[in-house]
Amino acid sequence: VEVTVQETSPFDGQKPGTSGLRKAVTVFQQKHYTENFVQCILDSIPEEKRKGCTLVVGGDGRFFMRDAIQIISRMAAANGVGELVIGHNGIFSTPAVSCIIRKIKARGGILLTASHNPGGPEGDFGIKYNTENGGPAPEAVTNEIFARTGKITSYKLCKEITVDLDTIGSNSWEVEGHTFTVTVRDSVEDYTQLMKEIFDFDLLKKLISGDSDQQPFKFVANAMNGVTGPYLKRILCQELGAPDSATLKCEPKEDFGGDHPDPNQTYAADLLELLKEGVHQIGAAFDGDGDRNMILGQNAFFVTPSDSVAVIADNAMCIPYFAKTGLKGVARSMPTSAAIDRVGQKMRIECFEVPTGWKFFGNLMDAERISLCGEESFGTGSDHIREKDGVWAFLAWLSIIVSRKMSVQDIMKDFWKKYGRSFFLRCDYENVDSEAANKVIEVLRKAVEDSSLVNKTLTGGSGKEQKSYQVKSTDDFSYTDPIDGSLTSKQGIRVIFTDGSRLIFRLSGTGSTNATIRVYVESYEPDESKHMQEAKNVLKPLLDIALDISQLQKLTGRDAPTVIT
Ligand code: VG1
Ligand code: CO
Repeated sequence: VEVTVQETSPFDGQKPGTSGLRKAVTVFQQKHYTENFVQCILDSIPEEKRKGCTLVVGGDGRFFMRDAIQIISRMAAANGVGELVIGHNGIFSTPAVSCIIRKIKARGGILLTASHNPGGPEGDFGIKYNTENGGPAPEAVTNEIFARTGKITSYKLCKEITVDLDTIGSNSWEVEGHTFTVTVRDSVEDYTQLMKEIFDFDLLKKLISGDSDQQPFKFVANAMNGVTGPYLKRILCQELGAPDSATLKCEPKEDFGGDHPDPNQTYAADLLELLKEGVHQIGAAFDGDGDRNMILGQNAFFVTPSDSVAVIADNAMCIPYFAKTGLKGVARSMPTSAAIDRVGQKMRIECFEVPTGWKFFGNLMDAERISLCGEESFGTGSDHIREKDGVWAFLAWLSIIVSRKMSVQDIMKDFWKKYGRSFFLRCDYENVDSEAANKVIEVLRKAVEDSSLVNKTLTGGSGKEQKSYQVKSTDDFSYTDPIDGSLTSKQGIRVIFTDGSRLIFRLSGTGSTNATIRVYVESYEPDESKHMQEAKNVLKPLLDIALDISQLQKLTGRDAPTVIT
């Protein structure tokens, strides 16, 4: 087949955010828009490495994914790529892509997802590039891709190539002197095999069939119409013998059934209601592309993601993978609560604090400095791959439950008793006017620059709930990667109080329109008798302080957050 060179010109704003380029579907549908970005990804791979290389391609099944895969196939062929390994029907979860890149030693992968953002013709689409370690491209690469999008004048494609995504197997084309192959691969097989290596499936089978001491064990896993459906069916039902009724919303839908595929108490309210009935011992939900998870115990007992990763660290020896390798070190993103730090300190292992976004964990894992890490945004994962991994996190919890023979709530209470409890809340102000959002950050940045808050005593709450906190320090978080020395600055304003409580403010980097302000509130409670309080009540005074010092309500006109997680 022939290679065509198509002239084009740059589009503004093709800047990858926290996790790839995310925009409305209609933006990607513009003539040349998707092609430009794909060409810049391919150009970011040095020519000698690109020639004849293998790339993994797949996505969460959202609207426009199939079109994007055809575009990528035609362009990969024309740019000298040797093989594309594509998920059956285009389907690969984000963790599965990471798994396969590593397994077949591919050069990298292109992921078609906007994660937890709604999909469909009126929803969002996204493209993310992962490198050969299986993880999201580091900033140096995404910055280079962005720089190229501002200068692009043409792209290459093979117009005659059309890929059959619905049939497993290989097809080849001769493209001006080289062979281009497309291999459509089972979406779930490789990932399932990896999970079998990490967890004790025989033990989990016993838990699920009721042969363990915890009978009868009932759970429910909700795919939110996203990509995890086929993975849940294969692993939980086929491999572990759970009944069909244990999995919900497992058919990946182009528009996620009109829902917001984000596993939190707001968007997975149906799971919350179901767990409140008290019938199930554990419930889990996953996001569109399968890298996020929410864990609920019986009666909808909520496990914060910050606690979840800390509990997995504390109970790592219940998981055969960690029992074998040990926990090398742990890490969390900056806004995530310090619960895992306390586990790390007790174990005398290294504990890292990185900026928001999974790409910052990759170097630490590659250098074998950490084995386990997490983000407050429902992201939990380990060095078995280089993405956060929702289904893995659920299997980790099942492993802990069966080993410790305790309920989710008792595991949590026991953890708090041992380490104290970090109360944590995140308040999101979505779809705020960008200028107003920037103003809020400016106000805070100014307070950091002139140290005007330091040593001040700030008070929030009213009546009996009134509480004062003294500011210890303020900064705009910056991070120097301990492995490659790269510096990432302006990652969020931190206000740290003398008792260890924290307020953090940052703007989201995954939205597609306007701005989202995230306010993170955390406090620490060592006293066991206070551990069962509501986070909302405990953190009310701190939240008042946050709104006061940021002037958020005045500047944005918002009197309440859109979502609280
Ligand atoms: C959000 C989360 C961040 C997460 C990112 C990608 O980013 O806060 O922790 O890594 O989404 O998750 P931001 O910049 O909007 O705060 V996912 O599941 O979209 O790949
Ligand atoms: Co996701």
